[in-house]
Amino acid sequence: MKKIGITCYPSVGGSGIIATELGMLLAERGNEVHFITSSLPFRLNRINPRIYYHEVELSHYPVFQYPPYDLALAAKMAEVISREELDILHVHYAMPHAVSALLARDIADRDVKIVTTLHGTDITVLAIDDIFKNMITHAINHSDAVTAVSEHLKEQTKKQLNVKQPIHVIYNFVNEKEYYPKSLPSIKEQYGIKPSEKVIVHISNFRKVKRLPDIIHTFAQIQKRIDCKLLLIGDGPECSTAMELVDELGLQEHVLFLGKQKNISDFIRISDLKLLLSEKESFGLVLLEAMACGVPCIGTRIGGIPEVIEHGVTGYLVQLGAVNQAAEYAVQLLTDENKLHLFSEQALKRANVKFHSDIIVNEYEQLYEQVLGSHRIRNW
Ligand code: GMT
Repeated sequence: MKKIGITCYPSVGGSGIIATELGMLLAERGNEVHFITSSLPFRLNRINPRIYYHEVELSHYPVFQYPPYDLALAAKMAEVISREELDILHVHYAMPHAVSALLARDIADRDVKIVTTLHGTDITVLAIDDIFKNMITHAINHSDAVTAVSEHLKEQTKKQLNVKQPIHVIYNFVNEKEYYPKSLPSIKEQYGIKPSEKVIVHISNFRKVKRLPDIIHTFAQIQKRIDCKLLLIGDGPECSTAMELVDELGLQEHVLFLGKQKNISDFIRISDLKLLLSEKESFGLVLLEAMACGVPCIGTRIGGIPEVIEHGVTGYLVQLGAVNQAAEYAVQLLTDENKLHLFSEQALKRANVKFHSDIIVNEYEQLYEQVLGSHRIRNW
């Protein structure tokens, strides 16, 4: 049994989901898990006496124009490391979590091991900013172990930063008890979707990198050729632009803006195809969620997406912006029931074989063993 601290962004987002699901599975395996976050992680939905939650308290002293969250986090981490005698502090997303963890380790009165998991934009967006680059590099180089969620992210990190230590690729996973295939015709009915209509789904935080216009233009072409609906799940800065485009293309009756939803798996289950046409994506957890429900995906050939979608087997890969090609593949798949069924089975199999939570949690546990057996030489 190990005592493991976990820090992540507790709100909606793939890195928070992975961190929380990992914590719950580690606790089920007998470890003691301490979440150290700004609020209760939204996915922390299972009771376990070995799970603890420590909220980071912000000080609103008048001298602070901005309360220093990163320092408050470091102080809370140090307190938990010492009081709970943590063996490992596993931080998800380098900024600011890995940086705060280093400070906490210096303050704490025991030698906790820091494991940092890179998730994507901590490297591809924040670490290209000169203000943060050296700090993120420092946090990576002074962690006891570093993981990345795809080979692509690992390579990009090595190319971009002066990384002096190995980066282990540990893929993302889903909770198979929540994401599995199930027929839910009543949900289609509730949303006014005819049984014969095909359903295409896109789920994201509606930021520019997700290329919502490409999703809508692709759908517009598919919709000309087959009877179908598009479910847009999520919210974010590009939402109103997406709505305007839907109006402009006269697709109001065919596109359902569902906003943020809790039971994502149910919407995936009524879908026949998932679209993710992002310009940056280190992994694309939503693709794996779809595959685990037996839903094939079409994604862009960028970042870690080609490590998740097997082209021509579990879905298709297209170049960034290639909406005609994406629509062509979608029509091919949605008009051929045998092919759709085969791709669905193959997607499910890939999710369960390559990305099964048992395999991934084993990999994290093996890494913890490795760092606990090693002696860090402090070089600063
Ligand atoms: O920065 C983001 O897009 C959010 C971030 C997150 O916290 O969910 O997403 C990244 O991490 C996910 C979990 O590992 C990956 O599935 C996403 O692909 C990745 N996003 C990007 O690389 C844009």
